[in-house]
Amino acid sequence: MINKTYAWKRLAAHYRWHKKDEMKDLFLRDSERAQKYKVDLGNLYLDYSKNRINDKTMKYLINLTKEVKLKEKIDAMFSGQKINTTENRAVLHIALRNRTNTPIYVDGKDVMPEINAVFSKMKHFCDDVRYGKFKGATGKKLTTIVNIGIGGSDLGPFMATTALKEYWAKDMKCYFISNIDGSACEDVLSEIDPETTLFVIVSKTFTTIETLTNAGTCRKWLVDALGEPAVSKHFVAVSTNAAEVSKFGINTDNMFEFWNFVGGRYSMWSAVGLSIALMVGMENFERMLAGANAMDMHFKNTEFEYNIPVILALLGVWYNNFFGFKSYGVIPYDQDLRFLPKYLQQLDMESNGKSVAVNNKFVKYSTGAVLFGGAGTDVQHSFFQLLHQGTSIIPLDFIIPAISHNEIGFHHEILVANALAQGEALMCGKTVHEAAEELAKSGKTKAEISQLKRYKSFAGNRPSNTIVIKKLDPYSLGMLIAMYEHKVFVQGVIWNINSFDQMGVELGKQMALSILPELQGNASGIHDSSTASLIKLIKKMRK
Ligand code: G6Q
Repeated sequence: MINKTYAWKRLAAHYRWHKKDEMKDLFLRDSERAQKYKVDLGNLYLDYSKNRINDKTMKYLINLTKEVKLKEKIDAMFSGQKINTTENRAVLHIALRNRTNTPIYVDGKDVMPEINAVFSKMKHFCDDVRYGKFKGATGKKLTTIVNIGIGGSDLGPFMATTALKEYWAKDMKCYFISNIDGSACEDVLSEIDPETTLFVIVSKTFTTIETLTNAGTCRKWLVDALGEPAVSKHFVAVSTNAAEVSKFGINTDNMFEFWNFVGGRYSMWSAVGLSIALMVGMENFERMLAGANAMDMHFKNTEFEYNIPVILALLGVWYNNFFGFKSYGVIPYDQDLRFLPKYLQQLDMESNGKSVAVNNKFVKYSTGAVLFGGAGTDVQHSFFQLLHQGTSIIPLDFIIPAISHNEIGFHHEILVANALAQGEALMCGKTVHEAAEELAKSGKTKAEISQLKRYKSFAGNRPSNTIVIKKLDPYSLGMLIAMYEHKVFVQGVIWNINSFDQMGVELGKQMALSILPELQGNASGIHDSSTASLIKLIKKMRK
């Protein structure tokens, strides 16, 4: 277990010595600090100097990577070894962005030719829809894309299409239906025209209850409007299950395949990203793949000391396992990245929210942290109060594009000023004495100062990373997402857990299946008394 290693114990001792070090003092003592703790990849820049670290911290954290053989584990992932041990699968989202086509073998077979074949099929299809060659049943151009999927088959395409809104074809719009709540279907169907709508059903298994129920409702809506033969002109599928796809009435020529070596939450780079490609064009989709590939190469080939995903992962471990900070926030200062935290919640929490190690033993240290966030400056007016003055310390990632797609007046300068100010304020804080001085300058009486000075003080010493991208374009989006994927991977390696399964989502699904017939009819099941009386109450209310 990692917590028994020398590197871990060294870190624990180091933590005891340095836990009270003030970052603002560290800056005063070292004028080079900002230059020392940064990595510049041109399109993406990481400043990690506002963290509670010194040179030794980084050295000891890097020692941890040797202890867990991180280099070998990275090579194992990139070479197609079956590192998803509980499902006996390779983990090859990196193959989807392997722009040099170097062969990658799974069970002795190079996976690149099939990947390229699907991309080429996607390209033709996207061009045909975008240029009006693939038309709807009544001969109209398809200009509305509705993505039906959930979890990994929704969050990536949803986040990325929103992030790349500036690259959408001008005559097209898109919607996403994921939740089983009928309102999710209704909200979309009430706004769209069947004659110009293309439904993209995304489901690896094509058995997911939410997706299949939503797809069935949309299918009925379309058939009611345009008749049964219209289905093949208005529905396409992304799946691994050809039999179920064709049962649904979708021509398997219009099915886009992906593979078991691509996990759901790592799948937006595959045909699961079809809605992204339809909206922004395959060229832009490929630019996104190229950005991710640039991050893959950086991750695979760079010394850990200068390796962005590794540094971010180690800082996360430092806070989670030594300081005991059990959550972290991601705050993009970009309106179009507002769904990034939602996407990252699945990526991080479904990957690393585990308690059993790869050696089949329960872990004795904490693993995945709670991730939350939202777009700045909006969230400054909601949860930032707690970040500044609450009793929990929550490390943050600020994400800032230097250039906006909408440079209107001073909007962007104000936005960026706020992002930078938050990082500085969280770190520097304001002592009670400083608060008192400020109150005195503003003309408050002695009594007022003594009454207010503590409320107006800020503890400070609260850490953050700042990630600057030049502009939110497909390439930098690809880099950013791949950066977080690899960060999550590194933490999984350190915690010795399998980041690529998600067995924790199963129990609730199983129980829902047994409660469903009880809600629908007279079936009765065995439950705790709370659940039993809630079933009874809701049935009564629905009568
Ligand atoms: C992600 C998970 C999960 C999955 C959904 C949808 O890693 O595997 O979120 O993507 O449960 O599954 P289907 O694509 O099979 O419908």
